[in-house]
Amino acid sequence: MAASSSSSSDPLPASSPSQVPFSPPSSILVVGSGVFGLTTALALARRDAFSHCSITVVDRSDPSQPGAFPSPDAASVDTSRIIRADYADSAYTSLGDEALVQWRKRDQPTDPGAQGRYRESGLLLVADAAPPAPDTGSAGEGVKPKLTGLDYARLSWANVLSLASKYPDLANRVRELPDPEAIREVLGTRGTSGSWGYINNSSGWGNAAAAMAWLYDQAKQTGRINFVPGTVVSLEHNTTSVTGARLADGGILSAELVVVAAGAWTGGLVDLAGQAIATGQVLGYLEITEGEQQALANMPVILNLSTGLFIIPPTDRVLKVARHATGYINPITLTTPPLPLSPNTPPPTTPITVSLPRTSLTHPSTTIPASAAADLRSALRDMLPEPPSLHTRPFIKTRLCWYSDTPDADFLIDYHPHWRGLFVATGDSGHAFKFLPVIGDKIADCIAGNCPVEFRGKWEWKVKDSVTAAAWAAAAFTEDGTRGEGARGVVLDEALGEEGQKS
Ligand SMILES: *[C@@H]1O[C@H](CO)[C@@H](O)[C@H](O)[C@H]1NC(C)=O
Ligand SMILES: *[C@@H]1O[C@H](CO)[C@@H](O)[C@H](O)[C@H]1NC(C)=O
Ligand SMILES: *[C@@H]1O[C@H](CO)[C@@H](O)[C@H](O)[C@H]1NC(C)=O
Ligand SMILES: *[C@H]1O[C@H](CO)[C@@H](O)[C@H](O)[C@H]1NC(C)=O
Repeated sequence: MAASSSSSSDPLPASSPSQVPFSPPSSILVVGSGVFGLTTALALARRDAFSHCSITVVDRSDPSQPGAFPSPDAASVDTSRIIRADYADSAYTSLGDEALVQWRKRDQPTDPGAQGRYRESGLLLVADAAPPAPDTGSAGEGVKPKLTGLDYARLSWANVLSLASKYPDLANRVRELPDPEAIREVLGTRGTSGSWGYINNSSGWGNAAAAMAWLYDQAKQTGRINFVPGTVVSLEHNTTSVTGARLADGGILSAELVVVAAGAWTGGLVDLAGQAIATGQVLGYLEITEGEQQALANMPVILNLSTGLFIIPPTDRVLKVARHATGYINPITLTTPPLPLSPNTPPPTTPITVSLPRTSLTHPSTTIPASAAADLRSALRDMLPEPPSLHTRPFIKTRLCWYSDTPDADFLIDYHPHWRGLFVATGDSGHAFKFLPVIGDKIADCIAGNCPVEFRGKWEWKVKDSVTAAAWAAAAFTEDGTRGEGARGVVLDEALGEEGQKS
C-alpha cells in the first residue's frame, strides 16, 4: 500500500501548510533542548513572522543550573563530534558545507567556531571492499538502497570533488588514497588498513558541550524564549489536536503548536510508526599524557566506514574512540502509551514496547558489552599505530550515546500527518550535530511550510498507516553505508547478560 493512500484518516489541511497560507501560531512549545529543539527555538525567536508567538522550551535538564546542561546523558555532550561535508548524499554535502562556512567563523568570541568549538584537523575516510550488506528485505516505501561503507566513501568522494569545483583551493586539500599503501602512509600504520579512502583537510571536529553552551547563550540573549525545566511524560490532546505536554510533576504546558524534538526519547511520546528507534552506540575515553597529547594534536579525524569505528584528535589529554554502527536497542514496555498514529487508531490491546535510552543517569552502573570494548580497542591498534602504549591502556570511561535512528539516516522533520498542532524534529541518526549552526533555520522553514526543496520527501513523515508502519518496523535499522557490517537489533541487556554468563 502506498503511504499516501491512507484510509484510516485523511491528512488534515492544517498539517500541510504548504497548501494553505501559513499563519504563525500564538504559542509554540518545544519539547527537548538538544540540537534540533534549541536551534529551532532560536531560529523562531529571531524571525519577524514569529514576533507575536510565545516560545517555550521544556527539557529535563535546567540550563540555568551549572553542570546540568547539556544533560550528561544527552547525545550532544563531551568534547568532540565529527564535522564534515563528506556525505554520500549530495543534499547533506551541501548542508554540511553551509554549516562549515559558519563553523569556520572564529574571529569573534561569539562566532560559532571560536574558543575551540571547531577545529579543522582534516578527516581521513577509509573503507574496505566488502560484499554488499545483506538485504534484510521489506524496506518501506521510499527507503534508499543500502550502501556498503565503500559505496558510501566513493559517493562521498564524488560529492567532495564536485564541491572542489566550486572552491578551487579545496582541490588542494583533498587527496584520494587509492590503495592500502597510500592509506598506510597517511596513517603511519604498518599493518592493516582499508582498501580505499581519501583525506579531506577541510573537515574537522567540534566541541559538542561547548557548542551547546554557546547555543544556549545565543538563545537566552534573544530574551524571547521561556525555558522550563521538567520531564515531559506524555502529550496532551483532544480528539483532533495535540494541545500541550504533561510533566512528571503533573504540571501541564499548553501551546497551539507542540514541536517534539526529544531525540532518542521521542518514541516514548509519539508513535513514530517504525520511522525512528533509539539505538545505543559505544564510546570509550583514554587518558593520555601531555607528550601524547602533543604528538596526536595534529592528527586528522579517522573514520573507518567498514566498521563505523572512529577516533577524534584528543583534547585536554583525553582521547575518544567510538563506533557509529547499528548499536544496541533497549526495548521498554511503556506504562503510558505514546500518542497513537492517528486520532482514529484503536487503543492498543497489549502494552506497547519501544526502544528507549538507558543511560548513566537512569542506570548508573550501565557499562558497554565487552565485545564492543574489544572493537574500540581494535580501532586504537588499526588506526593509531603510534604511540603503541595506548593500545593496552584501560579506558577511563565508556558510555552509550543514544541516537534516534531512521532506516535511511534521513532526519524526520515534519508536521504530523494526522494530529493538528504537532510537529516533530527527530531522527538525528547520529549525524546531526555538525549542522548545529544551520539546522534550526531549516526546521523553522519546515514549520513555516517551506521545507528546503532538496529535503522534501527525505525529511517528511513517511508512514501514515499501520500497514506501512509494519513494513518500516521490519526495516528498522540504519543502512546508509556508515554503520559497518555488524548484527542488527542486538538487545543491550542480552549483549551485557551473555557476557556476564561467559565471564
Ligand atoms: C593535509 O594536512 C596534512 C597536515 O597538515 C598534510 O600533511 C597533508 O599534506 C594535507 N593533505 C592534503 C591533501 O592537503
Ligand atoms: C577498516 O575496517 C576494515 C574492516 O574491518 C579493516 O579490514 C581495515 O583494516 C580497517 N582500516 C583501518 C584503517 O582501520
Ligand atoms: C481541540 O483543540 C484545538 C486546539 O486547542 C481546538 O481548536 C479544537 O476546537 C479542539 N477540538 C475539540 C473537539 O475539542
Ligand atoms: C571537504 O571539502 C569540502 C569543501 O570545502 C569542505 O566544505 C568540507 O570541509 C569537506 N567535506 C566535503 C566537501 O565533503
